Amino acid sequence: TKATQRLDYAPPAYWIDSVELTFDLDPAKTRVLNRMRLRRNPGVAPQPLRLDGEELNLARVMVNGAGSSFKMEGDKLVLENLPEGNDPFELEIFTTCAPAKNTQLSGLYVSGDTFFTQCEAEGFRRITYFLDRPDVMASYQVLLRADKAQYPVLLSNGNLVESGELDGGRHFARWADPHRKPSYLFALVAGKLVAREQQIVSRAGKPHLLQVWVRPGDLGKTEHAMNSLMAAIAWDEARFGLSLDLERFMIVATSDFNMGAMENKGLNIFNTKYVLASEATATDVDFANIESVVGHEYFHNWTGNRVTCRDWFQLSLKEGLTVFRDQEFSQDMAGSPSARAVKRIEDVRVLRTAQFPEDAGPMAHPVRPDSYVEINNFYTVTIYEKGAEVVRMQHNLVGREGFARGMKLYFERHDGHAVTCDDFVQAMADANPASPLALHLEQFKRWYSQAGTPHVKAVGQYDADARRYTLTLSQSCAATPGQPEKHPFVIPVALGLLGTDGRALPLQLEGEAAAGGTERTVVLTEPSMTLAFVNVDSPPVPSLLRGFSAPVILDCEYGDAELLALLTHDGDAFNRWEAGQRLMLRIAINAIADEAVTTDAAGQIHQNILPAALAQAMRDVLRHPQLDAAFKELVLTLPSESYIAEQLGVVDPQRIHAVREALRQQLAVALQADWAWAWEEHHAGGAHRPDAVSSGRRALAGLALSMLCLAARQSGDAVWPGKTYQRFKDAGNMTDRFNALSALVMSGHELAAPALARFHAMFKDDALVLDKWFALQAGSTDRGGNVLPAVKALMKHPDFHIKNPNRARSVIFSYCSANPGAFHRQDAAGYVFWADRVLELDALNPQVAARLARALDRWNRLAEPYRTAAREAIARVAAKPDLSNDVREVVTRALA
Ligand code: BAL
Ligand code: ZN
Repeated sequence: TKATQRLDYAPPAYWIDSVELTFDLDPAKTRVLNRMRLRRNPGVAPQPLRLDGEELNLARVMVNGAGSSFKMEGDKLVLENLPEGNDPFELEIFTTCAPAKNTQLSGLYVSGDTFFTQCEAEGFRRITYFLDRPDVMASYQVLLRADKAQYPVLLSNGNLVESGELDGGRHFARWADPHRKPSYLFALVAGKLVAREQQIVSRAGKPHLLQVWVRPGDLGKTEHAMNSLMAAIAWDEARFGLSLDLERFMIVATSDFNMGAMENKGLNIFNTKYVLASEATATDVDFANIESVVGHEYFHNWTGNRVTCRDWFQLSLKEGLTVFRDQEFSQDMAGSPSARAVKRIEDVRVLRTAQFPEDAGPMAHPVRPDSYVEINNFYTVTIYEKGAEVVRMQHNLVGREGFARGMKLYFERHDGHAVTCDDFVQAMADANPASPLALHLEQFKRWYSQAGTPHVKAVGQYDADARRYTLTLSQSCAATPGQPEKHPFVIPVALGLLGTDGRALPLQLEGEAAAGGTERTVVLTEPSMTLAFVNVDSPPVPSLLRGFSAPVILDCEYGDAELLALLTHDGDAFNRWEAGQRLMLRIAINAIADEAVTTDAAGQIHQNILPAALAQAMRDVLRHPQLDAAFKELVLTLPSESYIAEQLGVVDPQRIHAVREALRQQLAVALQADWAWAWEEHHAGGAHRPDAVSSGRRALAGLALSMLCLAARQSGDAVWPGKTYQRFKDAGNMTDRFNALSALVMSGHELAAPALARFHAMFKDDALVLDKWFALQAGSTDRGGNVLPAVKALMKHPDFHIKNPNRARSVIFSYCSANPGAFHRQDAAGYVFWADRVLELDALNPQVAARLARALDRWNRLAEPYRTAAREAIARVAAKPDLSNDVREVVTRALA
């Protein structure tokens, strides 16, 4: 298949003004009557109408009430003899499709006994022939007809205008969407569902009906989603003046879903994972994710739906912006400055462990890509998370008020239209003409056009005689596929200086009359710049890129003492955490390279590699009287194996695993008394509340327990594993229960087996909890290659269903994509397993298969024997002749 190129964009030759869809819903054969009103686009040379379609059975085509000739060009339906002139005409198309056979979960499909749709990006063409592109916006009326007993609830976008009975036990519902929309925002749902309802009056004084639709047994788990929705509505009004534009706003949950959730106009469809929560079944992380995803989809109603994308190359226009908005929402909901910093650290951790590798690998692409074979492959961390960082930089360059002005202008200019990333930045700059963004606008746009993570190198020099500190910042960016040369970016660097005693120094640049403040943001636009700070009494420690002010890799040759000073004193919580991570990363990288550090036959390291000073620094953080528990938990968690891998030129995953496990083990033993203290101080809780403070306490108690079980592993002591098992049994909420279970499983204790059995028996009817049970085992710490056989056994478990994406992810992805120490095996069995699963999934669900295919993105940097074996596995997948475009694109790029 040919790649689609961004620069080939051309406006549509026809507009579709209105659509009337009639569905006779039947799992085996659903009939779809599509009546459209179209007209030629006068700005485009006359040409045949080419409609997109996929896996449809075409029965009839009528133009202005009369049968019409047509032809097929591949999947496209082509009409050549259309009425001349620019008058509107009617086009009626009658097709059928087979929802029960739709395992791709794109278009119209059946999950359980319920019909759902997923149309983004190109699923609508699997429902009917259409101009399935986001710049064609139409008014929709939808008539749903179905058996009433089987499908008592019939939902679509907009407002319910009519419903009633039909012959033969059937019924109907007619929906009208008051807003024009692109086809990717179409949705329908039909089945046995119940709703939690809430009437609200918005700030703007308008009444709205909110509904969260779920299967009947799940109603008790919808309160948090509804609360999150109400909070999101209030937040968007308060922060951006954006009100709900619908009388009715619905969320529906399904257990079979490719993505997290989907922002269909007025009828959001969600993966159950991001809706259902009770304290007995959902962890604090689940609660936080639900708040954030409910917010995200709601915020799309403006950023995505009211203003949408001209073409799919502009995907980050809505996704980067909406992720930025959901991140800000979560921070505002978290409350305290410290809780905000925790959220920021978590977001950056995702960026650095998932997006940085993408940006350095074969799938690297700009935030606004230039070409794609399969658009579904571009719902990436680059489009989403890096896109959000690019919006965040704009926010920081124009300020909070300026950003609100920019948003206002963006909606004034583009409401109701399909636009581009350039249009967004232009509005931000025009609303803030004196800002550094406006000043460097064209250069700033390189963040959208150039792939790759820039490096910023910082070199400081102190001149005691002149009481002067010079700091040179220089930027560079490595080549990425198709982009050999990079031009300088606009990089905002928030910084401060710490004195010898840890105090924040007043900042005075050469040429300034007086010192001003202890923090400022400098904007690096050239390849290199030098800042000269004056009146500096002693060699300072620079605190750079505060709050992670730009998505770059900061190279700064800090000494251990400097990092310790930052860890202890930095006023910026992000950099405080960062200093701790750098210290631990340094120890890990040195041990990995040190040939004197050896492993035994079981792959374990027995030498001490944790320096006493680092252990003491970690102890100081753990025991700190003022720091929040959530922050401590982040500092005391070692950088992940994949993050460590990203720092190395050649990656030996087993070596990384051995070193990180040794560090964890030694941190567990060295701080044993402190972990016991942390457990005692933090484990008790009253009634469960998922707020930032109490979830932070649970997180730290959980980490303490896992460390105490690790320490017990070494000493053979039975007390802490016993306590952990007791905690597992007695826990009053899922967070505590799961943390205890996880501590037993991850430390490889013999109590893990009975605990796992008990857990399964308790939750055998709760699919989301079973996903956790599967994922924990597939993601478990590898000891002598024991995880792969366990994963294979899990796939034979009666509760394993590969067609269900959540379950496939919980076993296969948890192993291949999230457990490097177990996946990268000397005998290549992990890669063989991976290739088999990619092929198996590709026949069912190409989107899910292509995600899994990305687990070996970074094969090229693996040490031998992994590298050759990984390449062979990828080549075996690529050799299959009838691969989907999705998987074909990923493996082709990997081998390029
Ligand atoms: N638009 C796809 C799902 C999401 O990003 O909300
Ligand atoms: Zn989104």
